[in-house]
Amino acid sequence: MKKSILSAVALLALGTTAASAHITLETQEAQVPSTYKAVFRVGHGCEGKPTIKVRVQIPEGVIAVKPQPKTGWTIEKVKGKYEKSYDYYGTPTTEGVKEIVWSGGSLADDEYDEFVLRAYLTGDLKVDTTLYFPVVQECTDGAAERWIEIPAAGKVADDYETPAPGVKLVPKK
Ligand SMILES: [Cu+2]
Repeated sequence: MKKSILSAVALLALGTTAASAHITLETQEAQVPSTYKAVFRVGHGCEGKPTIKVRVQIPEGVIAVKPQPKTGWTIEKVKGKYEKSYDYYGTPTTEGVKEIVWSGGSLADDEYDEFVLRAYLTGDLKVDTTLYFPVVQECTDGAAERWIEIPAAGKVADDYETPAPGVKLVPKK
């Protein structure tokens, strides 16, 4: 989203935060280890242009990824090797889906949609940190929004123009 005086005024008037308009995760806290349903909320297109592709990068330590089929969209599962072997309910797991690409559909800038996947957050992930899923949103005419900024220590997503969607990891209860 391009910052403009108009949008800044509009945001103030609505009393919303910028985060509500980007690509964000619906559930912003998850226990580790556990199965997590990631719902990516697409709040707008690329400066008015419709979204035609959504690419989600799976961070290391997240395995057994399964995207939810979506009417009107084709799903590509890009597989590869993990950096190490992860325990998946007793089964050593060394490779799997590392990127999911939804394409073939069209989501207008003035419409809202969600892209869903389910995954296992391994016990190798650190609690009390935020896990980020970098997302690239592609639109018509070659336009794109790259939601790949990962906040530095002491900063939050709102400090960035195009933050990656994140989920806070907490200990298993
Ligand atoms: Cu936005």
